[in-house]
Amino acid sequence: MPACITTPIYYVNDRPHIGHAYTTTVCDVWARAMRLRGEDVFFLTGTDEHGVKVEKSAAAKGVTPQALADENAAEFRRVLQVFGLSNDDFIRTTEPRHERQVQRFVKRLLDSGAVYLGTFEGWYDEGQEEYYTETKAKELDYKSPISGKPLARATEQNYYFRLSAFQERLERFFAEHPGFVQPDARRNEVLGRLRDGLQDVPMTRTNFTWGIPFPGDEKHVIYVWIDALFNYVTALGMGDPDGSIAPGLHAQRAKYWPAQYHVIGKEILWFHAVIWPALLMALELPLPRCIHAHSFWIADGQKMSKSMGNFVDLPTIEGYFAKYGLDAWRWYMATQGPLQASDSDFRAQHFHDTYTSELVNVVGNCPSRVTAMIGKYFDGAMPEDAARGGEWPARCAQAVTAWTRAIDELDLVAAANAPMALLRDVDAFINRTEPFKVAKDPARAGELASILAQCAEAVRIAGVLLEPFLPGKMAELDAALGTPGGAVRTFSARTVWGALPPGTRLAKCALFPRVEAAKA
Ligand code: ME8
Repeated sequence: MPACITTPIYYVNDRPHIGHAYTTTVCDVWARAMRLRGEDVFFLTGTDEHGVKVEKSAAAKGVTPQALADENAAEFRRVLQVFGLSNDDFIRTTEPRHERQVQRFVKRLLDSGAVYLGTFEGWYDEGQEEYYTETKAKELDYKSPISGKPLARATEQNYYFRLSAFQERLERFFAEHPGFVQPDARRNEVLGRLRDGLQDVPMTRTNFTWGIPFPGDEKHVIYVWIDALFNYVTALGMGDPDGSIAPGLHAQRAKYWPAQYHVIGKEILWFHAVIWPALLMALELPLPRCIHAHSFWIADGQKMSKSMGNFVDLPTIEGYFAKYGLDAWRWYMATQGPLQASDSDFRAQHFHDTYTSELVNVVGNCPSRVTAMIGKYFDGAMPEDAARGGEWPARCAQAVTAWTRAIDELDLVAAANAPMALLRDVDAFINRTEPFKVAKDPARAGELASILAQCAEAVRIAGVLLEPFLPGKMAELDAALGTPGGAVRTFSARTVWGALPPGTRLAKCALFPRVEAAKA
């Protein structure tokens, strides 16, 4: 079945940093894992380019908002390339294909009665461009939960989305789809806030102009959040079934909707878990299957901020690439990151220790031991295993099943652990069977062949499962294990026991060099 995964679209008034790199890497690992399984995946990311924040940043720099957007969108694109991320499209909200579809969607909402012109008064968080109810504002002590700045009392005549009309349908939807918001802690927050009751939300602005004009009343621009949420469907041509805006888009991509995962940070959950589903309900479009709201990277125990100088920005990340390699960075993001309900602390020492204990000592060392012994005792040729794998075929099948289930649930830690545990078992098997001692007794040559063939085969299968995390290094391992290149290799063919024929030439491999300890 076709599957789609999305990142948030990132604001162009900021430079790319660890947060953006993180969410995009999580999606990339999932997309690669699904493609490895032979699934048809669409991986979407992009930039959010309208709104007062971009307008103000541009004014402060003395450039037009479009010029600022062009410059920073190009930077986000460049970063995707540097990181080797495998997105299928990069959508920008200033592109005509997006703007025109958004106008169509909004017109449909207006025609259906889900949107009306009204006057609104509320507490406004300028940084977040979000309104709060009196109850919520009071709870927040009338301060922005993000920036800490005071909320402003604001009145506006605007077009409103009748969110309140969707209260019951949303409650029913949540009850019927317990996995819709992940992790559970986040789902509970949404349910709690939903119980407070929904209010209609303004969906236009008149106090600035950098946005998509509201169809039929152009002194209003469409609120940046409404504009932005629609990226998930405009990229797939869902607002353009006849292909008159972007020929071919809908025909090729409509099959990817609804998205399997919208992966986001927890600060933007309300928009994704409540407003977005209500908009889709109003448009009679299917709802995404899961909103996964991860937590935050913090640094050295504190919230990252530019003013405190602990922000893990792009130059810092590139420093890690230079020292440890790109795959090591991906590994740390995917296995130590805040995918679940708690924040993750980014520490140079922890990065280093994870690299050494997992990548050097296990993922690097285990294949290196196995290929070195096959080099030494069998002249680099895959030995013949008369015992046909012994316990190993079942052990490997179990790892493949655990990995597959974990990928289905976007549980990257469990997915990484399945092949890691396999490699650790191979190490333990080597320590127990002591092939280096067996090798000294010519009468035990058959036993030696079985041990090493079994190790090589298990290492190969673990390598396949590690590929989405460590694509560069696992391609090296694949090559070292002499796996036939060029052939069409399905996931089941690659993970089945015995795919490495006896006699295959295996090369020694050193995947992760030891690196000097990080400086404090
Ligand atoms: O909110 N740790 O864009 P944005 C982990 N344009 N992830 C982090 C992070 C951190 N410390 N900081 C940021 C927007 N992120 C809107 C989204 S979607 C229709 C519109 C990640 O540039 C995380 O995914 O502020 C978060 O949700 C996103 O960056 C916010 O990016």
